[in-house]
Amino acid sequence: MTIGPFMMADTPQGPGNDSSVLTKTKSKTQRPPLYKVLLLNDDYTPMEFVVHVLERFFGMSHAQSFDIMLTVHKKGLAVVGVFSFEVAETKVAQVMDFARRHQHPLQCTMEKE
Ligand code: TYC
Repeated sequence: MTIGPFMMADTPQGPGNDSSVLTKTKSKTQRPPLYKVLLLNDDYTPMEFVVHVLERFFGMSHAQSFDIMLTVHKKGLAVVGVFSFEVAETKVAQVMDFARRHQHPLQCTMEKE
């Protein structure tokens, strides 16, 4: 860039300040982290209650809920869904509150995927 008759000379035209040079900024799209919601087994929560929790808060069919409940019962825990941080946090709070209100020791937690 030369300094023509209509340009003031008070902006230094050094490297990085030349309007004739085009630069591209690579903006890598960042996906938000996902969180697994886990249901934990215990010896006291009734099986039907767990099935109801999975239907009510995770939108599963009765058959799917029964399968997942049995997996938790046999293996100790299962992932019941994968969500954004805020949604996972809400699901965990809803399950924990519902279990507490019914005086069952059912535990639900979340962990980063
Ligand atoms: N183990 C419980 C029982 O035998 C049933 C159960 C299943 C409890 C899944 C919690 O997350 C759970 N009544």
